[in-house]
Amino acid sequence: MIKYKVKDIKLAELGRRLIETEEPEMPGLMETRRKYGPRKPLKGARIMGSLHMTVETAILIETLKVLGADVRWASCNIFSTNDAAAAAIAATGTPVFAWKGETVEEYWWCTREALTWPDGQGPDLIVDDGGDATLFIHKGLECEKALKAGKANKALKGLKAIKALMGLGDLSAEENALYTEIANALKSDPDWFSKAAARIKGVSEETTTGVHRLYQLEAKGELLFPAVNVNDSVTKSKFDNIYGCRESLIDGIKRATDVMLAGKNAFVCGYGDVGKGCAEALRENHCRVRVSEVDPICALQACMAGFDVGTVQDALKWANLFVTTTGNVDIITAEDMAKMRDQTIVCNIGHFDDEIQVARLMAWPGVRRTTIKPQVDRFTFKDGHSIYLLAEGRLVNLGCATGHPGFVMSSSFTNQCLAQMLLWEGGVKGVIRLPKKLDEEVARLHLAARGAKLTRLTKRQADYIGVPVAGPFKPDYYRY
Ligand code: NAD
Ligand code: RBV
Repeated sequence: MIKYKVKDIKLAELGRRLIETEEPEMPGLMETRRKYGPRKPLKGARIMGSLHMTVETAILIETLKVLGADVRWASCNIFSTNDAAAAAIAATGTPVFAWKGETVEEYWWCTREALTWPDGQGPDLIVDDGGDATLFIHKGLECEKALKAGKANKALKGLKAIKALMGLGDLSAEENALYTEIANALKSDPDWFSKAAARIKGVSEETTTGVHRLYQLEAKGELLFPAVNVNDSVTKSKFDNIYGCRESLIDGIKRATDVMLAGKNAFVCGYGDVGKGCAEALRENHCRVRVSEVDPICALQACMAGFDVGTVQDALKWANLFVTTTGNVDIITAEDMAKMRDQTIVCNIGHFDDEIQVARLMAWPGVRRTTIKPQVDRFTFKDGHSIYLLAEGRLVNLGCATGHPGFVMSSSFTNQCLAQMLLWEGGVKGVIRLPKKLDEEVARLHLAARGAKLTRLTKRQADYIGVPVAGPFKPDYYRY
């Protein structure tokens, strides 16, 4: 069993300098270490993380270790690892399996390595981003049960048996890689997934798309362990998704293309939290901005913020830049790209790579791909027009830049630490959010760093508006 796999362990010193530079920008995590560290509330907990292996995540990992946890990590995206940060963590003896530019086969291998402790067993807790580690356990258990149901054609083994028994038809490269690793886990131990599922005390989920998957599993009665929805802490989705993307979208586009944004026509698909941050950032960079929405409330919000609302199809001959932010599929089709203006930049900041039809674009008749540099490709169509696709349609802020800045990730990751402590304590059932009191606490930890001074309610004021003097200050239905 190998201890870690990163691009180059010699990058560890650089990674350590980057970590040390970022720590003061993550006051929530540093305070979490001071406040809870001495008690070691995560002592004995084996925590597996499937979350972008960035500098900010390195500081989360080291916080979990200060809290007493035994940690193993993989990235949740093939392009998002900061190789220096990964090396710095591996050099401390924490197993990391992540590098920038993994293949999908390597990605699922890394996920399985991070899920497997030296004794062959799985984790107690998972920190997930997008739900891939959770998916691995759930799909794996289905496969284990199917194999045990004994209907297997004895001649079939491994992946072939799984495909036959699960009735899996043509698999995508990604699905094939996932089921290959499931087959490998079952080869090492035919009971691997039932043992792992029984051991896991819970998962804390970072992002909108992963949270959707959890609620779908819960609705079907298939969720195998409790979960904390970190994304819908106010101090996560109303900060990271909006203000994080407001900074890291532009960073990704600029590092990829060096293009002047001022005066360009930019189209943002989706005006949820991420879309709001992206649209605002593009406007601040002096683009003309239009957005699309399916939800009339979000569409009206966009109108009130001064954005035009229209459809992708009506904007094909208008936009110089498209950004997808919906967490949905088939938002920009290959047909759309075939009709775009010459030199249009197309990118996605949603969690997965299916918002833009990349596979269909690659297979489009007569299309020619030129790689300008890693994660930047030009596609030239038969009629001579070209488009630029960033990070192969995967999240551009982590594929072409380094993700959100530390300050906003501190908020997200302080929620992650609190969620992990809650799950390890036990008693969580189904999918829950953190109590508002903790949400307010996360915000409070970040105020001093920005020079903010809170006003204290008087008893008379608190009674008048019906809240405790020390909070929580809002009912659960308040929307911020
Ligand atoms: P959200 O639900 O707040 O917003 C998505 C919006 O897209 C919704 O308003 C929805 O109505 C709209 N939408 C759905 N289908 C559409 C369609 N066909 N056309 C136009 N609009 C459509 O979710 P969010 O929190 O904004 O997250 C969006 C995605 O970004 C998710 O995949 C999430 O996991 C991811 N995310 C990425 C980052 C990052 O750093 N890259 C950060 C946070 C979230
Ligand atoms: N995200 N992480 C970073 N710098 O580590 N940047 C963004 C980082 C997370 C963010 O919380 C979002 O919900 C998720 O990436 C999408 O995969």
